[in-house]
Amino acid sequence: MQKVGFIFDLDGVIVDTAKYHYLAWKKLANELGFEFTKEQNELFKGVSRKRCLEILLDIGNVTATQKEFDTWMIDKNVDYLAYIENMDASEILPDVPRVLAYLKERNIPIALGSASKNALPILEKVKLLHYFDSIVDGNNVTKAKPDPEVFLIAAANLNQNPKDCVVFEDAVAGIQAANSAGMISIGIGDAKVLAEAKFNFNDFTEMDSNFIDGLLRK
Ligand code: B16
Ligand code: MG
Repeated sequence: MQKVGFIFDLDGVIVDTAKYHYLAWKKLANELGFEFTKEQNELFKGVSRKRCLEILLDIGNVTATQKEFDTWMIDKNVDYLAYIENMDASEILPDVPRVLAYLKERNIPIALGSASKNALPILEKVKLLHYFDSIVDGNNVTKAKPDPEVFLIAAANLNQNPKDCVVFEDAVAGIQAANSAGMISIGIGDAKVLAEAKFNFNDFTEMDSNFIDGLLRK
């Protein structure tokens, strides 16, 4: 039987780090003299750090010199790293370890496909790193989601054809990236927001082994 590669996004799929990204961006916005709401933070899901800062400055109507821009990128990340410093396995989203263990027991190749440059330390903190055969993150790509680059590199690292890969994503840009790569896209979160996904689940507790077996028989 042809093996199927499974690619997981990180933030919003494996762990709920969006709240820490939000706190760090909000701190920067407040220091620059404007508010940044949780609703506005939705725009930042799956989006690279650089693009997030561009959007944030647009929201605050702030213009920055290149030096200020670079400094604020660093400041935001220093604050984010402080927020995630004490993260542990209790912050893994529901039933993620069950699905990872189910795939691992069947020798299914597993990769991470994340926009984050902090993916590796987060997987180490929550003790899930050992499940992954390949980590592709913001340090390995030149083009951000919705470009399919991150998932195409992950498929190549797993020795899989893109059409034989499944992607779990919580961001619209991520679903679009998976679809452009010719992969099976599975939205984790609000089905209305992730309407372009081939399948949708609110979280992994809704995904039973019959569904996973169906993907494996593909
Ligand atoms: P960092 P994902 C993305 O991760 C986040 O959703 C997005 O909010 C964040 O700006 C981006 O990573 C970059 O993260 O600042 O840690 O490099 O959802 O693609 O796993
Ligand atoms: Mg995400």
